[in-house]
Amino acid sequence: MTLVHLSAPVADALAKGAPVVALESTIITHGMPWPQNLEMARKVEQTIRDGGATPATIAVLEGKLCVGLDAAQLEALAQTKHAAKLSRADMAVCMARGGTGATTVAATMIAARLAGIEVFATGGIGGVHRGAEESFDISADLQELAQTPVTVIAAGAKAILDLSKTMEVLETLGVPVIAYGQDQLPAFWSREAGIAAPLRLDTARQIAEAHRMRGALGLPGGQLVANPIPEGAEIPRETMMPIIARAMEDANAHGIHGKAVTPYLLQRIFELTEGRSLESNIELVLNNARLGAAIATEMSALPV
Ligand code: PSU
Ligand code: MN
Repeated sequence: MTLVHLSAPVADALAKGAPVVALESTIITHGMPWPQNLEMARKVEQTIRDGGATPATIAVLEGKLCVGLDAAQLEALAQTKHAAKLSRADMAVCMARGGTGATTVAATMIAARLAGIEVFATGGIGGVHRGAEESFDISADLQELAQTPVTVIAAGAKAILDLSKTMEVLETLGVPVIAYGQDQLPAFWSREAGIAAPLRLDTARQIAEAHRMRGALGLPGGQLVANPIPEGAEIPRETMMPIIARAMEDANAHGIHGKAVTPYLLQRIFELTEGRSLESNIELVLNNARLGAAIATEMSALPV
């Protein structure tokens, strides 16, 4: 049984040991509205190609775990209204039943590892939600970073989360959180979270070497690279704070919980910022794709 279905360009690149960057699909189906989601997905792939690497967007299509989508598959997925949101817990059921679903950070890491891809670029990871002491809502992305050896480039955890608690959990799980080129953690739409980053590295080469060192030490799990949004694209923290608070009130008032929380908040913040949050979101993903391509390129030049 073929478990992982590689696209031809991804299979070629992997066979040659050329750099490949994994991409998730939940950001396409649940993170952004049509048609900007498709535009974003295409631009991210092109950015990775421009950076000298091969993009591998990952999704489950009719039961097949696809690593690398062709243009038609990407477009169809971006328009699918009924795609499931797949994390570690649900991907096997979806595949066994022949279903279609988009992979979250956790599920994308699992697929990337199976395919032999070590670098993955996205927007923001899931984390500890505000009020988690009541709701227990902690994303499976954190556990995945602790056990699956993929370096994930994100713009920090989404600011809708409780960043301090997210950092505490990552520390407990032994996940290195590396700010890229600055001392502070970035906070997704904003460059600075007001929280010092546990680790800082300044070059793609250093990040690639640290990834390989973890492997050499036999440590399980990956690394989280927190890459600040480009200056021109950021929305300052003070601007976002009340908007996030409002979106969370609305989520509570509507009884939103579980898997629906993150997509609901992103959509509500999109409405409340009249689309500005989406523009920032797209810019930060592209920025992470650029860094991802650079890290993958460095890694492919290092001994395994
Ligand atoms: N970052 C974005 N948009 C998204 C997500 C992250 O900019 O849509 C998705 C990712 O797939 C991430 C998921 O894994 O949200 C986290 O969902 P949850 O909080 O339910 O674990
Ligand atoms: Mn959750």
